[in-house]
Amino acid sequence: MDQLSVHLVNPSDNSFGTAVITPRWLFVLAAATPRAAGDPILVDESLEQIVPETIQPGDIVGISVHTGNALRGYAVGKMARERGAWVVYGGIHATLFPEEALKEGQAHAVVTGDGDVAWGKAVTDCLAGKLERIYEGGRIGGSEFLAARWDLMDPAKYMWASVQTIRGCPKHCSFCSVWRTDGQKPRQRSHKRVIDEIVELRRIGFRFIALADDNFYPVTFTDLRLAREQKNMAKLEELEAIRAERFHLMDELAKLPRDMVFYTQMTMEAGEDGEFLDAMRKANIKGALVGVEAVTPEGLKAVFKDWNYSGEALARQLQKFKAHGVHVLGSFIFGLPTDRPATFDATVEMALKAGVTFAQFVMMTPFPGTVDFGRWEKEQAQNPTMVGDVPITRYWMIPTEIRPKMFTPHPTMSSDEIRERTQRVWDRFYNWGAIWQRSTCTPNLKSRIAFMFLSKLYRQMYAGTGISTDSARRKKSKAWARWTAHQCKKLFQAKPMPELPSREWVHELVPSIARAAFAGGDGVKMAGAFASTPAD
Ligand code: B12
Ligand code: SF4
Repeated sequence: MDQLSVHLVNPSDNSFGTAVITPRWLFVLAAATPRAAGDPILVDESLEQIVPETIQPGDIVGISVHTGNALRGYAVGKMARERGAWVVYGGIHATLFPEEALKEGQAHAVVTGDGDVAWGKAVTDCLAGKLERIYEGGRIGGSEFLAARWDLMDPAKYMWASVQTIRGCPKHCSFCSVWRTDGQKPRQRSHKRVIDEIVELRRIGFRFIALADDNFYPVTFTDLRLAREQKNMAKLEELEAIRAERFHLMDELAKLPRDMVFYTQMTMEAGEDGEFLDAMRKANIKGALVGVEAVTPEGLKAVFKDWNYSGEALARQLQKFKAHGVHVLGSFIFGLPTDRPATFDATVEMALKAGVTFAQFVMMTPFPGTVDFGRWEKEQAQNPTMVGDVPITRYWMIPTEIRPKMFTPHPTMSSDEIRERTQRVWDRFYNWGAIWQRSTCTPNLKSRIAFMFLSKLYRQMYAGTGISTDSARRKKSKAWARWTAHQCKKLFQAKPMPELPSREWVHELVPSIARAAFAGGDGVKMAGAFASTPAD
């Protein structure tokens, strides 16, 4: 009998030939695939669609679904099952709705939670002919997170690679499911594992890396102060250890080749922490997505984020990032119940005033697992709104051509009004004049032009294809994004550094001793090795 194959599929309706960021799960699950099953075949549909004929009877097909791509994922699963394969789902949406994946996606099995350990068990069981229905991956410890199989990636297809350093977030924003699925306790990977992966990526020509973390700044000054005031010494020690490991990681990132660029996401409280921002700059973490969400106190209250700043204080807080050399990608939400027509102009003016380098303006979406979703589902329970035969609270099951763009009614504005106003905000923030002005943050004319291209690409990929409704515009916009993405890929290509040495880590010691050992020993040696590599 021929050897069966394991396929891992990242579903997407939009294929651009080139993708911005690697879908990390694909390469982590490749690492979790037992050796007995051979190297898995990886299919990222954000590049190209899967070819059904590649799937043979008896193959195992693992599919990851988040809410936005669940319908496409289920179509791939059905196709694979029809071809006689074993179908297994995982990812955030399958974690929240395992029964849906079994029914609508015709799964044989679903892995909930982290797949690093559970996927291996599911494949082994499948090979032994005793696949179970549900595998509970739960929340594994940071030391169990697997390094990705970057050797299975085609570097020509991606602009940025993604490496995770921490999972979980202590906050509890009403529109976000991360704190519910990944938990509120931060789970950190050791900086050694993170650095080893990054060295491997730089060797194959990646110098742009997204740190795919829920919140890169998990311990704030307020957290430390509260623990001190409550005389909770155990908590204080735990928080200080998390913070110390963050600095440790940044110290080590700073020793990597100077042409590397990192980007992450975090809360704006880091604006108070000059020491942290300085360490980020030294570590070449050039930018961070910061969830601003709303510019008014009412808006922030509505999303349980009243610890965020508003008004003038918000502009000052965001400017602090820039003053410390960290660019901000401000993320704003429109469609909150407190929004009024004037909110749109006020928001874009604030984004311009605060000097954020990039911005995204997303429309309020009730993602499953969030407080907002729970509230909405309860409201809808008595008299559910239907689109065809699908209740609107299962909007991801509505075919994309007829899926409404907004799901929760706004008290004073129609969905069309919110959409049009949001589109105008994108247009204003990303008009040529505004981008040209922002491009002064780059060192020379060539970089300014690159910056302008990237800003337009960002706008097109995120606002153009996501918000525009009519298919003619979507098609044109996709073609434009495909062409621009291909051009932009060249901007991110770096000369591979196959000679880049691996770190020779000392054995696990008490952190402070390890720090001293690095400063006087291997750390200095490695820093010297990197310093002699050509920087861009
Ligand atoms: C980095 C990131 C991004 C990056 C990179 C995306 C990329 N190309 O990978 C960017 C910024 C581009 C992005 C964009 C968006 N994102 Co995002 N993103 C994340 C983030 C922070 C980390 C994802 C990651 O790489 N994790 C590391 C990998 C290893 O973990 P993982 O994906 O969870 O996979 C593990 C398990 O889930 C499981 N698993 C996953 N798949 C499978 C499959 C099988 C078969 C098995 C067995 C197991 C398994 O095993 C893996 C290893 O343990 C998550 C937050 C989160 N905690 O998930 C949000 C998150 C996934 N994003 C989210 C959203 C909403 C978006 C956007 C829609 C935002 C927007 N409004 O534009 C877009 C959509 C983009 C798209 N079309 O896919 C939501 C999804 C919510 C939902 N219910 O679907 C999340 C959960 C954040 C949130 N606030 O709620 N995102
Ligand atoms: S939105 Fe950001 S800060 Fe809020 S819970 Fe989610 S990850 Fe944490």
